[in-house]
This record gives sequence, C-alpha cells and structure tokens, in this order.
Amino acid sequence: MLKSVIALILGGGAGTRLSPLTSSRSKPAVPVGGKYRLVDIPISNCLNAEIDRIFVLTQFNSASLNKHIKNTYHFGSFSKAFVDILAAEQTPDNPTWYQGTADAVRQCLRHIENFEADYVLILSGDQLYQMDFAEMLQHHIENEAEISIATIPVNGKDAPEFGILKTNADSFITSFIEKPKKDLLPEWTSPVSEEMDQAGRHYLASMGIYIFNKQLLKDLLLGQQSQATDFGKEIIPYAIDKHKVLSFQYEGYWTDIGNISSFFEANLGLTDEIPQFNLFDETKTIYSRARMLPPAKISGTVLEKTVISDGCIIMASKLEHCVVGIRTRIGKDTVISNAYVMGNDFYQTLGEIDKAKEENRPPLGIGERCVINNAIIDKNCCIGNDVRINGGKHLADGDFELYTVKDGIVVVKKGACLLDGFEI
Ligand code: ADQ
Ligand code: ADP
Repeated sequence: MLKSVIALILGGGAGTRLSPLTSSRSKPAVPVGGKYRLVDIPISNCLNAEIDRIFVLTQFNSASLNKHIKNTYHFGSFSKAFVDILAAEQTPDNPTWYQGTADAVRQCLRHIENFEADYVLILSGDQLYQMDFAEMLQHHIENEAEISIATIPVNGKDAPEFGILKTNADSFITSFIEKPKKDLLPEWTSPVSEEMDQAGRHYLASMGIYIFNKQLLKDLLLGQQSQATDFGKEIIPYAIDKHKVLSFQYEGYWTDIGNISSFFEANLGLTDEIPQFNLFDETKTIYSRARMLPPAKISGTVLEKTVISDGCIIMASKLEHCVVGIRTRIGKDTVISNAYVMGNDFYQTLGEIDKAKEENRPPLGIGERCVINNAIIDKNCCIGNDVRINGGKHLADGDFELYTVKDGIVVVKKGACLLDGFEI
C-alpha cells in the first residue's frame, strides 16, 4: 500500500519569517535540535511509515542542503527509494519562482508523472512532530476519501493562524476557512475530546498535511484550479464542496516552527525533563547525517537543562536551558542561558586559532567571560571575549549588520564576528 505513495515536502516560499536563518540557506537546511536540519523531520516521518519516495521542493538549492540530503539518505543500489531536491529553477525576481504551495506542486507534477503512485502526500517543511502517515493513509483508503487533511484541535489564540474546519459525524470536512479573523471564531468551534476540551482546544485546525488521490491532484492543478497558487487559500476551500475531503484527527505533539519565536521555543523545548518532541523514541527515529564526530568534551561547566551535541569543546562556567549544536566551542567563565547555539560546520586547526588571536580576530566559537541570554547563535560565528548579549522584551525588533532582534530574541547571523567586548 505504501509503495503507492509519493511524498512532496514543501521546503519554503520566498517568505522571510525565519530570516535571518534563511538569508544564506534554504529553509529545509536550517539547523534544528543541535544536529538535525528542518528537512530531517518530515523525511524521517515518511521513512518511519515506509514511504520512501520523497521530493523536497525548495526555492533555491543550497550546497549545504544538497550535501546533507546526499550524504544522509542513501538506500542501496537495489532499492527504488530516493530523496530528491526539486528547486524552482529561476531567480527570486523571475515570475516562474514558485508562487505558492499549489504552484510549487504544479511545477513538480511532471516529475511525479514518471512514478507509479495512487496517492500524493504533501507535507510542510517547518513543523516539529512525529506522526504515523501509514495510519493516515489507511484511514484515507478505508473511507474512500479523495483528499485527506491531518487536523489537530487548537485554542482560540492560535486558531487565526491556521486553516480552521468543521466535519460531519463521519469526519468528512463540511466547511473550511483559511486563517479566520478573531471575531469569526465563535462560528467555528467543533466538538472535541474531553482532554482537548479541558485544554480549551475547541477549533479543528488543518496541519497543512494532505493526502490527495494522484489523479484528482492533477485534475485540480491542471484543470479547474489551474490558476490557484495556494492549497489553504484556494484548492482546499474549492474542493470541499465537490470532493470527499476527510479529516484525520491527530492529538499528539505538533508545532509549526515557521517563525523565530516558535522555532526558538521548539528547540528549547528539547531540554525539558520529558520533551514533548521525543528524540529518544526508537520507534520514531529522527534521522540525520552521521558525521563521525568525536564525543563532546566538557570541563568545569555547570549544566542545567541543556542538550549538548557531538564534537563540542566546552569550558564555560554555566549553561542553562540551552541547546548546543555540533562542534560548538565555548571558552572559560562564560555563562549562557536560554539559547540555541547552532555550532560550527568545521573545526579550526590550532594554527588557525593562534593566527586569529595574533591578528586580534576572535577564533571560531564563543570566547571567555561572555554572558549570553535569550539568543540564537547561527553557525560558524566568531564571538570574542567579554561579549554580552542580553535578549529580552526590552529590545525592540530590528535588523542590524551582525544580528537581528525578533520578539526579544537576538539572532546572531551566520558567520558573524563579534569582537571582544561587543554588547547587545
Ligand atoms: P501556512 O503555514 O501559513 O498555512 P504556507 O505559507 O502556504 O502556509 O506554508 C505551508 C508550507 O509550504 C510551509 O512549509 C512553507 O514553508 C511551504 N511553502 C510556502 N510557499 C512555498 C513555495 N512557494 N514553495 C515551496 N514551499 C512553500 C498552511 C495551510 C493552513 C494550515 C497551516 C498549518 O494553508 O491551512 O493550517 O499550513 O501549518
Ligand atoms: P549551512 O547550511 O549549515 O549553514 P554551508 O552551506 O556553509 O552550511 O555548508 C556547510 C558544509 O560546508 C559543512 O558541512 C562543511 O563541511 C563545509 N564548510 C563550510 N565552510 C567551511 C570551511 N571554512 N572550512 C571547511 N569546511 C567548510
């Protein structure tokens, strides 16, 4: 059954919601959880459900995304499995740039064409969750649906950010509104389980995860809806009156990490005693590149609620509520709290480190006696000694040469060099 599915992962529009993390790389390549990249999450969910023919649709193809996919997902010469990148082939100002989610899928139809498949599974590239797509497909087939949408109950605060829908007793969707204004919400409540009711989650939201019968997807995108650019705004509202559109309700952990503050929270959530996104569940492995890094080396550091990745060299005095990515180097007497330090793509040699010091340039990593709070430090930053970064609501949003502030979170840009004594 699962051999009849092709998965498409929507790797991000021209959008800037995750900038500056996406200013020099495509969204699927954004590092998450210390050692993964965003694209690893939907790919792993597919592989765990034995869906192993996967396209990643992205606006631009970065060397790092290619390298990551090529080095991570290989399946042996006798397998038909693949993970391939389909990049919009033009530049940002060219009109053939993917205009939206439906347009991205439309432009990829010719690639899907070559494969035998009855169903197309369409996934977002910026969500953190572990869901069983095999169950969703079974539900789709058993109910003879033409389109299935994965749905989740959300509260009134979150509802305006999602597509909200209502179903009949058989779970078929009877009405749908994309991102309703707050004052419309009272008309959109749904009956939910007792647990969801107690949590105030009365609205059934689309998770942006769809199964389409392949023929119908082609008919819609090339026929009646040939001008539509978006699933949530156009295709889904159009389809519910004319086709059997089924809700597959999910109540596990799921979060959209499409903006800096949700991205930050989701990463720091990994430091909880029992994280909602469970990387320790062997039945739902999240795959990533095997980098053959040495174990982390830590000296003189008090660690509180902190996740440390492979290959780190840490001499800080305290790390609290932090996710520390691969190959991170932190100097003595530094204190970091509430931070996602993404780490480095490479090590400097001892010679290079000495040379940087001689030339008064900070070496790769974070220096001595720094104090960092409420921050994301992107990859390959060189942060000197005595640097202070104090993020928080007291800082106004803004974009500067070396960093950006969004919702009080300071994001130090990839490769930025903050000289000794720098203060934010
Ligand atoms: P949004 O997340 O706001 O709502 P959208 O911006 O269309 O929808 O993004 C969906 C996914 O597609 C994201 O992963 C995004 O990065 C990617 N994407 C967007 N434009 C793209 C493009 N041009 N090319 C490639 N990828 C692109 C949607 C639905 C809602 C639903 C939420 C759930 O429209 O109904 O509630 O997802 O998160
Ligand atoms: P990302 O998307 O993670 O920000 P890049 O596009 O910079 O990454 O590519 C990351 C890869 O490039 C790493 O795996 C690393 O091997 C390599 N790389 C980047 N910069 C250097 C460098 N200065 N020296 C050696 N390798 C590098």
